[in-house]
Amino acid sequence: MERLIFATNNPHKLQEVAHILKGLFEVVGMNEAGFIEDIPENELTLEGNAKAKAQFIYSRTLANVFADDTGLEIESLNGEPGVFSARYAGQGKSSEDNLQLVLQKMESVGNRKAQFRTTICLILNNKEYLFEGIIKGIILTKKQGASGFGYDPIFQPDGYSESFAQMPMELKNQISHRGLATKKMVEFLIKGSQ
Ligand code: ITT
Repeated sequence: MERLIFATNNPHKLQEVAHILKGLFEVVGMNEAGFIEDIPENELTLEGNAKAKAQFIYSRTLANVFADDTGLEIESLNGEPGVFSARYAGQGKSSEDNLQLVLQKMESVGNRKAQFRTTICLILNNKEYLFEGIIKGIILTKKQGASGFGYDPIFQPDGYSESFAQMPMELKNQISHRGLATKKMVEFLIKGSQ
C-alpha cells in the first residue's frame, strides 16, 4: 500500500482522514513520521497555509505528503473566522475559547449562514495538487453534541437537524468539507496510478 504523510498535528483530522483512506493508502501522521514541532501557518489563505504545511514536510522528507487547512466562514461576520479559525480568540487560546467567541459575536445576529471549507494540498512526486471541499449550514445558538472537535457542536449542515458533534464520524465524513476534499484526492490518486 502506498504511504502518504498527513502533515497535521490535529489527531481528530488524522482520525477522520485515516478512516476514509483505510485499505487504500497507508496514512502516517506527523508524529509517526518523526516531527513534533508545529508548522508555522502565516499565510492569509487556506490554500497558502495548506501548501506551506505540505511543503514543510516535503522539503524535509521528499516523501509524498498532503496537508489540510480548514476554515469556518460565517456570512454575517464577513467570512470570519476563516483562515484564522485555529486562533480566532488569540494565540494560545483553546478551541472552546474560539467557539465561545463565535457564539458571542453571533448572539443577536439573524443571518446564521456559514460554511466549512477545506483545502488539501498534495505533493506527489514533486508536483503540487489542490483539492477543495465545502459544506454549507448554519451556526447554532448554543452547543449541541459532544463528538467531533473544534466548531462541530455549533455547526449544523443544511438538510440535517443535528450538529456535526451529534453525528457519528462516518456520517460527518460522508458530507463534510474534509470528507469531500479527501474523496477528490482519493479519486485523483486512484486515477493517476492506473
Ligand atoms: P493542523 O494545522 O495541524 O492540521 P489545526 O487544528 O491547526 O491542525 P487548521 O489550521 O486547519 O487545523 O485550523 C482550523 C481550526 O478550525 C481548527 O483548530 C479546528 O478547531 C477548526 N476545525 C477544523 N476542521 C474542523 C472540523 O471538521 N470541524 C470543526 N472544527 C474544525
